[in-house]
Amino acid sequence: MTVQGKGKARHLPGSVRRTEMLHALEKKLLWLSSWMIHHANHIRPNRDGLKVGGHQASCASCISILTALYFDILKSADRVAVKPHAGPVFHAINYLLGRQQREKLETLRQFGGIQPYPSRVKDGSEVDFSTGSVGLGVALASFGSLVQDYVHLHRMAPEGIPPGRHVAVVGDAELDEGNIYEALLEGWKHDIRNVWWVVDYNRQSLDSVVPDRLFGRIEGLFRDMGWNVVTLKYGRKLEAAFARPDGDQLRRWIDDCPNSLYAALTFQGGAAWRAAILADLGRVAGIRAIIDPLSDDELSALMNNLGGHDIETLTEAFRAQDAAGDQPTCFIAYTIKGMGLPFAGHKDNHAGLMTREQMEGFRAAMRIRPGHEWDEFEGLDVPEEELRDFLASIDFAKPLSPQGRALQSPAIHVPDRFPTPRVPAGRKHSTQAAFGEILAEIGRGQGENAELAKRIVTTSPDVTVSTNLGPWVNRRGIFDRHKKNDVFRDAKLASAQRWGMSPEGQHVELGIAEQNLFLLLAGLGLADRLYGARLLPVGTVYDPFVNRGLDALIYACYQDARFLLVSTPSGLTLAPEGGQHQSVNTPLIGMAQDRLVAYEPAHADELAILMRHAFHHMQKPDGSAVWLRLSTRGLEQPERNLDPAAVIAGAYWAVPPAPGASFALAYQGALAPEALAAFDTIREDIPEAGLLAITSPDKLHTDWLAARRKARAGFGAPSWIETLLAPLAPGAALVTLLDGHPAAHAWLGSVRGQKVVPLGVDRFGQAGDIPDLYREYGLDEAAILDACAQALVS
Ligand SMILES: Cc1ncc(C[n+]2csc(CCOP(=O)(O)OP(=O)(O)O)c2C)c(N)n1
Ligand SMILES: [Mg+2]
Repeated sequence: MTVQGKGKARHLPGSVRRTEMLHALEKKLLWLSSWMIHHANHIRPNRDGLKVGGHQASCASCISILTALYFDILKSADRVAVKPHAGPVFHAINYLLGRQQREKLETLRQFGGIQPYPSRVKDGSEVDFSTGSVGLGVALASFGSLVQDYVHLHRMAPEGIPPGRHVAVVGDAELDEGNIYEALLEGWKHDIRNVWWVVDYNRQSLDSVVPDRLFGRIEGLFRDMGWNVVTLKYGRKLEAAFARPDGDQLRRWIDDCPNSLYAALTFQGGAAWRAAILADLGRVAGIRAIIDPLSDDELSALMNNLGGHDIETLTEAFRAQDAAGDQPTCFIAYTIKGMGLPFAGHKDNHAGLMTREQMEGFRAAMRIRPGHEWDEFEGLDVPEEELRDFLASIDFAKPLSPQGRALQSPAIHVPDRFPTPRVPAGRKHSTQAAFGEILAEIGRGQGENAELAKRIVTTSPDVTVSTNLGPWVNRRGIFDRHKKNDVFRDAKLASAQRWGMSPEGQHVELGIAEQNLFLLLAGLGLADRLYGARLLPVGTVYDPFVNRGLDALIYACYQDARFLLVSTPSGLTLAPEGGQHQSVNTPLIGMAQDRLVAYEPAHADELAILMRHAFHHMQKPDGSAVWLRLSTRGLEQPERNLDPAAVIAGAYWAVPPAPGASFALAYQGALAPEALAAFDTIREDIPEAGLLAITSPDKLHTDWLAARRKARAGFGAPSWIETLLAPLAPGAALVTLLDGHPAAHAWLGSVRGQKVVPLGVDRFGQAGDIPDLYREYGLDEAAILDACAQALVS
């Protein structure tokens, strides 16, 4: 190939020239990411005096890894989780690929601008997986591959979208997060394929240098989980030095060098390296022959030539693994935090920023003229034209679909009504049992439910049977990449569960790790946008253990994943299970969590309405995930015709108050019988009283806040709760009931200035039966009547 370099025609083999271009791109990414952060901190006006921040050292650490991946290895169907603090590098890559605007680069960390950490929702669809809370993006890359397998094995993938590899670029400190190991174990169980985790092994976290012996352990863990481990410790220059006479002693010296000393010497530079090496190996002739001819800068460059900074070492290793098959692989790429920047290796560099002076020195070294800081090809040795052609030719530059990386999948038809399970007169029924029955009925896949049934995927962390998913699973089977028979069934041993597994199955069984549940729901709930196949995920978990996976739940919502979460049983209705199983705070989480609408029905007819709504709402562009908090407490089921809109809006009058009524009782969920009993007594004294059934304090509160905001802007209608409470007298009293924290209802008094006595649970629960616990926590009929008296008198 003939190319123009520095004005001279040069003849180079294609691979060498390719490497030169990758080097040029590395340089550009290092400059752009550093400048983007510098610009945000030092160039853009600062109005509040707060440090803007950014992570120049974290970016520098993984420049070569990201260059090798994006510009040489990745294909457009691959999906990537980039470590959070390398966000600016990621945006610089997209800028060079013409997928990010130049003006946007100036908005890092600004309102409406580029987010500090890649965000699907806020930065756009070039981001495959949001990252930020360390460890979660890494694990989601694995669960994403499982979801992609699911989509392809169910033949739901759109034509022309091949399966891709899932790649996570991982900060080494992310491997301290426990959820990583939960995900590894679960991934092993599901035999995940085609996943790479590339660890940016700079041996530094936020506070410090990580212990030396750690990685030996971690490597072993990966291998135990069926992963291949490829360690990229040294680059080519160092390998060449090791190959020289006595070079093995240099290798041993570096291998034995503690992480913190290595980091300190890196920061100090060539003279310090020389002194340290000569102190130990100064009498070894071969070592002198290697280092004596080198200048300090050259020696520093040699000692910094780690595998994770050597583009050829990286691309070679990635290619070899690509050719080797689909075994999950962890690359441990040795790097230096801040490589190429003045604070390289310094243990305090995590949030370090180059000073203006340092930036000027860096600018000179990068040959960037003032006013040309954002130019794509400024200061590079490779001619612009050639780099442009190269960028246009790489695999990753090919559009994944005409719409780009965000795929689409049409909405699935949801029948207008889900049937309410029939309960013989005099029998009681719980919302949890009804949930199982409704889902099992859909699972028959008949008539209007045919397509809906195909798209539902259920999952549960070892509580499938105890959350009543069993009948659905019996109908639809368990998903596994490999067919596995149900041994009990084959042996004709009686069991209510049929646990045969196959690629056609529609339930993904997880071990007890709630973070994994929410990460899988995140992956399933993004399947329409990531894999072009709309799935309708349903995850079940015991309500108290939502807390156990909460960060992953928030993470799923942050990415706008769409799913139905069913948490059951909940609250004191887990009476015999004791305090750790009796959830208290979950209604408040439901209220506070964005992009998740939380409901708690009391009766099966409400549940049928809400399940139907959930499948519809999770598919709407402006919809969200949905959460149903259910119970195993059997209640008598009223014969009635409910208004679905009111149930969905969050509340309805079970007994409407007379206009001007001075009192109303409100209840939520399984406390309905206590509310009804107390209400009958109250009506003897206050016949005009009303009984309010609350299905969602979250929905009521959200709509009320929105209406208040609109009212301030001078327009808008009253919210649903304002409308509902309007018939009551202005000073009316309201007693509210909930098997959860009473703050979920306490705000109702602010809606129209009425008095509220909120009843609920604000202490740890304990073992007991329902009568004892309701008495202890002030939720039985007597306590309700006391509260009513207080509300009316005070
Ligand atoms: C769950 C969570 N805890 C704490 C933080 C704050 N934090 C941000 S980065 C970081 C250390 C990252 O170190 P590493 O993963 O090694 O990244 P790198 O060295 O490449 O910057 C910490 C503790 C976070 N983002 N998420
Ligand atoms: Mg690190």
